[in-house]
Amino acid sequence: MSKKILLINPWIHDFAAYDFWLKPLGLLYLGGLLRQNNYQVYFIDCLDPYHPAMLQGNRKQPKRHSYGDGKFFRQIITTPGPLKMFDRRSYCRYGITPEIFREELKNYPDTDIVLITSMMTYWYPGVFEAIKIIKEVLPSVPIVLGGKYATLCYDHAIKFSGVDFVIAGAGEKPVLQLLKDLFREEPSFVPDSENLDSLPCPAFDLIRKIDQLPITTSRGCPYHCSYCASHIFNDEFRRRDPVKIVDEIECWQIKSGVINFSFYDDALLVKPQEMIIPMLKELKRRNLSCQFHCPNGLHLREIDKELSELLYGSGFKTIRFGFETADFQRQKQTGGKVINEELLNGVRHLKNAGYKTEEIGIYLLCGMPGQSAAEVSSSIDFVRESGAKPVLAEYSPIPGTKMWEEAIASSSFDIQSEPLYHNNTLLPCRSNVFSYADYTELKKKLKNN
Ligand code: B12
Ligand code: SF4
Repeated sequence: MSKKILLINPWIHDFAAYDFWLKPLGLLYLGGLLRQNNYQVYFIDCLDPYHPAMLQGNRKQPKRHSYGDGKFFRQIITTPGPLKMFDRRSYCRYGITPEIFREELKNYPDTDIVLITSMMTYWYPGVFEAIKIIKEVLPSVPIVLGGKYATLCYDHAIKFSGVDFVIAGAGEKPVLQLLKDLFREEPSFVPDSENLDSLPCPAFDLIRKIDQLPITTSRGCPYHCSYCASHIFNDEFRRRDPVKIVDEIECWQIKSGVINFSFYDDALLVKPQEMIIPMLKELKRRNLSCQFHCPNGLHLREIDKELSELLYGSGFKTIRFGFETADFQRQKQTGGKVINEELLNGVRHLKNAGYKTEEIGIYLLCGMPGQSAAEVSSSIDFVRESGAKPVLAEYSPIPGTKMWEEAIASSSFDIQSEPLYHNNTLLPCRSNVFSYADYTELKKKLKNN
């Protein structure tokens, strides 16, 4: 087989975007699988913060940090109609310019098929802009869209994206099937969907400059929180072999000198004896020195003395925990993943292990349907008193979640037909008990101290 497949990571269009260890992991997993099936795989990353053509002229390199996070290139663009009433910030395209994207596309005139990914539902305008340009430069090449937006807003994507195929959910099997149908070639390698270790490594070597790499030790989550879409992507919680994960880390450290790794798991710490403890012990045995970052919330309930010391000693530099609220009723109603006592215990162990207050980030969801500013404010106080750092995470309503109907009923925006209104920056479910002014006050409260 020698068909040529072009992978595209499209732009982000938003009021703000920061590269919190953000990489198109799902798309690069597909890239690895397609290469294993002898396809020729190429990649254009619209978000590439190191694209050399962007540095010609007087544009500056966006500021990047030693942990692998940092700023993207950006250009201010017109705010889309539905968001015009939100005039607090300018709307931007994050990533390379459309001209550079066009030039990149011209390097692949004999592409057989394009696979484009999508992240947040409300980032779809960046996806659509990329699709429009691909259609202009490569008019006869079929385009397949998948990822978060394609899954959560499938009907919207079918109706408005302009692609030839939209695939919802995990892409491995459907993509192989589609290629088989289109090109009439049997795949030589089909992974076992029950065994995550049967998936080939993501095609990380396609990234121009690897300043950090994302890792997942699992897919799915054993919890079912009412605001979360995890179960829509993976209905079961499946894990890899911890030793295979250490092999992957070691391989990238040796091959490309990578030190920084970010975990994209939904439930990295759950049942620590099955995953995190053996994995970190194996890393230590092999004498690998890494820096780990967990921008996605970890589970506080699992934190004890042993685990805190292991995390600290293994180079877990960025740790964030999903606590969401100190209100017991809401903790229970939304899924019961944590209670206040577990936060207090967890923070105590983390501090004893060596973490400082500002290093222990505790996510607090704000702006959930019916949630008052007073609840968020007392949750901030509770986290502070525990000795950790509160981090506000504005609620983004997600189709298909248990909270979705409540979100529709409580939002003054038409979140059902316009995914732009899922944008957390808007506080889509703000109300008379949680207004934008309340939010600004809470942000001020976080800054003082
Ligand atoms: C890691 C992560 C982050 C990271 C990195 C972002 C990223 N790369 O997505 C960070 C920490 C930055 C982040 C931030 C936020 N996130 Co987040 N994040 C995730 C998480 C946990 C994993 C994503 C991932 O890469 N998974 C692993 C890969 C392997 O899976 P995948 O991407 O789905 O890929 C598969 C399929 O989608 C498909 N596929 C993918 N691409 C393609 C392409 C084609 C052609 C095909 C056919 C198939 C296909 O095949 C792949 C392999 O099976 C998801 C939850 C989840 N379980 O997915 C939430 C999730 C995407 N985040 C979510 C939210 C709410 C947020 C925040 C708004 C939280 C907040 N309130 O602050 C912020 C937004 C920040 C911002 N504005 O910048 C929501 C989505 C919200 C939305 N409206 O779209 C999710 C779904 C979690 C949830 N709560 O339910 N997030
Ligand atoms: S919020 Fe966290 S614990 Fe709850 S279902 Fe989602 S990933 Fe799992």
